[in-house]
Amino acid sequence: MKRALVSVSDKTNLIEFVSGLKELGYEIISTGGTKKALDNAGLDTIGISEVTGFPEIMDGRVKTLHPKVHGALLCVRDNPEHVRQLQELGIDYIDLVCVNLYPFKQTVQKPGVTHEEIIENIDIGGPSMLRSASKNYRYIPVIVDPNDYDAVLKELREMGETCPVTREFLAAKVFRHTAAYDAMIADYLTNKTGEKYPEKLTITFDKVQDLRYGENPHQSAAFYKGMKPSYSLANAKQLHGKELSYNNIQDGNAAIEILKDFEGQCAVVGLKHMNPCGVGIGATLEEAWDKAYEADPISIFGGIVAMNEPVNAAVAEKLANIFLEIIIAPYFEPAAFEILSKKKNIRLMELDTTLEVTTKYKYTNVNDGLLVQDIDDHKLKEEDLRCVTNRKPTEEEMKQLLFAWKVVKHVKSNAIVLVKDNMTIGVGAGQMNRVGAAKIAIEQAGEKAKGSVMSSDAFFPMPDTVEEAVKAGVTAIIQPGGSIKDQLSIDVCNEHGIAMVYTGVRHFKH
Ligand code: 93A
Repeated sequence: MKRALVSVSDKTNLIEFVSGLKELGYEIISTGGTKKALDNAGLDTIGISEVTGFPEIMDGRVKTLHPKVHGALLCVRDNPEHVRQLQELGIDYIDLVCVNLYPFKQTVQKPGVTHEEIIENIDIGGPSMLRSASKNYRYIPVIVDPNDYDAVLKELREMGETCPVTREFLAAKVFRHTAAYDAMIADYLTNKTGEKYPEKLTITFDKVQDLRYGENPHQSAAFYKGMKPSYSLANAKQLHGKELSYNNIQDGNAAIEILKDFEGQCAVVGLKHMNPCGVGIGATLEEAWDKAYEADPISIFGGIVAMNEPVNAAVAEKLANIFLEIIIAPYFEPAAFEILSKKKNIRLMELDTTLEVTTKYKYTNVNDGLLVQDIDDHKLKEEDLRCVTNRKPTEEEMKQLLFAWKVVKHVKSNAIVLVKDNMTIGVGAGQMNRVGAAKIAIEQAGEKAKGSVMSSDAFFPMPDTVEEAVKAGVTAIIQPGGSIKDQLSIDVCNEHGIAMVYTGVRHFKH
């Protein structure tokens, strides 16, 4: 008689699966809680202690860790010496393993959970069985995912056994599963010890979905998300519209990153190709939207809009007038949702902006490698600024400078941003020289540049950017400072009555 070992924490579809196995003539061996669940459903099973001849001890910490289990799971069945040893020791085969693990991840995420409870939810016996049986997948199908129950039953019913390729697929899944499980434990403890860049990186991501394609249609792609729910696109809820694309996800993420710097201000971010095309702040969301839109009414076409206040009908009417890929907001009032959801394709994403920002590191891959750094969450305070010119910024200029600084931080380097009246009026992004970025920003601002302020993500290596600013009518500048030629830029400012402040911090974004 064939024997299946069943020991599961997640009891989803357990009864159906075990019923199926029993119909096929399997004898079921199970552990305490699993046995109870099966007994309650009228499915009789053999307790693990009957197999091991040992009680489950230490609150279940040692249930299945026994040679009668692992011998059965690891025996190479066409090795006569293995088989002889099994017989001599009175160990019977186990022909199928169905195990899923203590809910470590769910335990870590539980509010108010204690360290002891987390440690108790490190499964030892479960991964051991999964790994033993998967090493022996030539003979034993191992099911860790309840989603695979049906497929396994189907093969057993149709062919009396599982196909070798199925067993290989299941074993690969098991090792991914146990590797990720251990990585979660490692991650938890590493966080606890505070070790920052350990000698092995053990981060895990769960698949959210396959994507239709990657950055371009000939590239395939998928989206994965991290373990902790946080203030991020990965945790936003899609209420309406087509499935997110690869580029949508990148852009949505970039828009949200900008929004995070506008806590306490009502802000709207318009974004295209990872760069902000218009950012506005206002007393109301409508005012902030008007500014974000007027900042660059051309680029916003087909763009992404993220905002940090609930969308009402008035704002929705305006948003519905243009073609947008995604709208991200903390809430869509019912009337606003009705207006916007009339557009079939627009993606509406609800994002809880009160969730904690748990992201600590930024990962960037290079071929065959990964760069890891702290995320750039530096927040500038007015006290940190040092005025280096004869004229100090006025109060209004100071407000605009701080706004411009928040935006330039998120623009691809070399970056120059012009700001006036609480809105960006020119964004120069991703240029190979700084004055080039300035020229783009100034050209975009046109007449509006007169009386605006300028921010630069890194210092001015030459006075040429300031000279361009003078020509355009810029009145105040914010930049990190620190070039050996700083004095030349300061001289130009002083000559033309421009106020310039240094942040002492730069925001390269490559
Ligand atoms: O405590 S354990 O690390 N020691 C074991 O020997 C053991 N055997 C099975 N965890 C062990 N398990 C796990 O218990 C399984 O992986 C499964 O998640 C759970 C099922 O326990 P129960 O049947 O009592 O609900």
